[in-house]
Amino acid sequence: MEYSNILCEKDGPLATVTINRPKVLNALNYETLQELKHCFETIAGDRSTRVVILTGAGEKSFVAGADISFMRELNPLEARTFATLGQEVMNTIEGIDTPVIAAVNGFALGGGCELALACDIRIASENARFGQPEVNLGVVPGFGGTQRLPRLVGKGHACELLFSGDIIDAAEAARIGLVNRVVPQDQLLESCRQLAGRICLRGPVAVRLCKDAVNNGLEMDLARACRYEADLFAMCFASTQQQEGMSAFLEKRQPKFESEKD
Ligand code: DAK
Repeated sequence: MEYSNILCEKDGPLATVTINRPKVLNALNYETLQELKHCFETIAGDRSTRVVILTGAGEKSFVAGADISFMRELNPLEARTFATLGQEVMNTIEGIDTPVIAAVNGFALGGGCELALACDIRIASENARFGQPEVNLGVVPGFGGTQRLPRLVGKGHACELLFSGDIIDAAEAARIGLVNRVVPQDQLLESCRQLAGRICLRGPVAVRLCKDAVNNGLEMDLARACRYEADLFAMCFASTQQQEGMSAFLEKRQPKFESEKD
């Protein structure tokens, strides 16, 4: 598939996906969502990609939400199709076993905030702004925001953002746990790359299973989730990487993980 609204660049084990509609602050229309879905499904089938960074083009915006000019004309059935596609994108990003880091470089509003919420880790630049302003437009969030936001920041902070439509700055987002940390804008991508680089040094199977354990375990009660973790722990012993990791420790050397064979 040829992409007109996103860029997907590969640099060794790191893929960088950039939403590339800066004139409309990277708003998500139907085509952009289709391209994102295709791109992340392709990454899911590519074991050589070990980490993904998702960001927005330009210095002003990550994603300023779903494309309002596109949405205004939708009938109820089209709105449902649009919301379903958006949710599929979020579920794909959350569901692929490759870690995804959101590099939030400006506005992350509405569907843009929801896109960041679907990622595993969020790093924000100092100029980033977050909010779910859908109530200003007379709609509820449609890409999972009412569900992922309270799971991440707790019900109280989520309800305040959802009911008020308030926009918060990066420092407040960090305070309530919406982002992992805030860095100067000119260091955002480099910070994300450094984190990605550290993840790439770890056992790839173990990293993938950690994402699986966190995301699936959160949907279970603690006892079941811990049993699930034990099953995933056992699965690591089917990989040569467990032997390599433990041998390297005992031999006082750095491990060399080969991803291709697992
Ligand atoms: N959609 C389309 N165009 C947008 C946009 C958006 N979300 N955000 C900005 N733009 C466009 C502006 O129209 C403007 O275009 P031109 O006028 O130059 O042609 C250009 O980007 C630059 O924006 P501004 O001139 O407004 O820039 P400012 O710096 O003055 O303001 C802003 C930046 C981010 C504060 C402002 O643009 C803004 O408030 N944008 C809208 C933010 C917003 O409300 N986002 C949430 C969108 S609602 C559902 C499915 C999905 C959803 C809900 C339900 N179902 C089907 C149930 C999701 C909803 C949303 O995400």
